[in-house]
Amino acid sequence: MKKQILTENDVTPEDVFLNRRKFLIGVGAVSGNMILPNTSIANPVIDRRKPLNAIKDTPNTLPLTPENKVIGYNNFYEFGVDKGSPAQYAKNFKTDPWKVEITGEVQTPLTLDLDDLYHRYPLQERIYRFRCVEAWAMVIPWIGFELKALLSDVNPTSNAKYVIFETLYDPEQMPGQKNYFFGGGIEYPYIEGLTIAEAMHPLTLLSVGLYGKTLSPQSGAPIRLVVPWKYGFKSIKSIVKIRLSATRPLTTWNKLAPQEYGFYANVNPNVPHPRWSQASERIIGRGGLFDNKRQPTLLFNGYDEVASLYNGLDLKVNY
Ligand SMILES: Nc1nc2c(c(=O)[nH]1)N[C@H]1C(S)=C(S)[C@@H](COP(=O)(O)O)O[C@H]1N2
Ligand SMILES: [Mo]
Repeated sequence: MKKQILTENDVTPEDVFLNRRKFLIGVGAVSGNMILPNTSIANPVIDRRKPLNAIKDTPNTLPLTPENKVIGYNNFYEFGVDKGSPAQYAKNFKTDPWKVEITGEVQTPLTLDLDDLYHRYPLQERIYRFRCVEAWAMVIPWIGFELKALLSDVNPTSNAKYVIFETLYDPEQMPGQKNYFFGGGIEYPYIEGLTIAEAMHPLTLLSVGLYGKTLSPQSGAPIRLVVPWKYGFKSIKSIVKIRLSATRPLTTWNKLAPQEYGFYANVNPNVPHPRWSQASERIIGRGGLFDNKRQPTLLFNGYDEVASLYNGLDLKVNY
């Protein structure tokens, strides 16, 4: 009989496809002085984070994932493919000074600095469910502002149909960009994209903090995207460029493994990942009795208010 309940070991992480491919094409020797990450959850360093004030406008009905799990169990392949690697290798990641450039199909291009990120828009705390394509889930109190507010400021032209995001490219600081194997075979910089309608939805946040403080480097400091109805890989970290475009971008995971990672990437229990089911999800670290508990996956991660964005679109074809 087929196992109904999956354990972590049954769920193949996002990089396995790549590792297999790398062996086939014969690349990926680890250089001699490369230190390999340990596989355990690293002890996160949190002392670089500063307190942030934010308006709390969501009543909290969901039990939060413990903070140490949220900042100690991460996907940030620029700092290694292991879940404990980012906490370890992003420790000294320099996020100050920082600039984010907003260009492309806009009437008024804009460059934001760190001060703008924290003060230009009123910061809000939003408690969102967060779901990785690897079938694990967390509940996180993000702090940030609506992407919509920023987009209104740059006055998109009528040609703007997509919003494209780019992560910092700095191989000196990001060991995964220096070493193909360590970085999971991704061609950097990491790129993501949304339709303009998705980007303008009030649920879509640019986040600058979590749990009352600025983001830790492993969470994508100083600024990352949060799109709660989509798989985690859409939520690109450490953004330096936002470009509005008439055409759809080829995004990082979509380019690497198109049959596994679609452009839309909406959480959809009815579309299994080719190598595992998406029907249920493992809740990360609530501890005690609830540890490793599974729950059924909800369409759009439970955010039904976004359904109208996809009217007339076949969500099995457009996965
Ligand atoms: N630049 C960049 N952004 C990224 C990734 C990455 O490897 N590089 N991983 C993505 C994936 S697969 C997930 S699940 C989320 C994880 O976010 P978290 O570490 O805050 O949980 O970040 C996303 N953003
Ligand atoms: Mo992910």
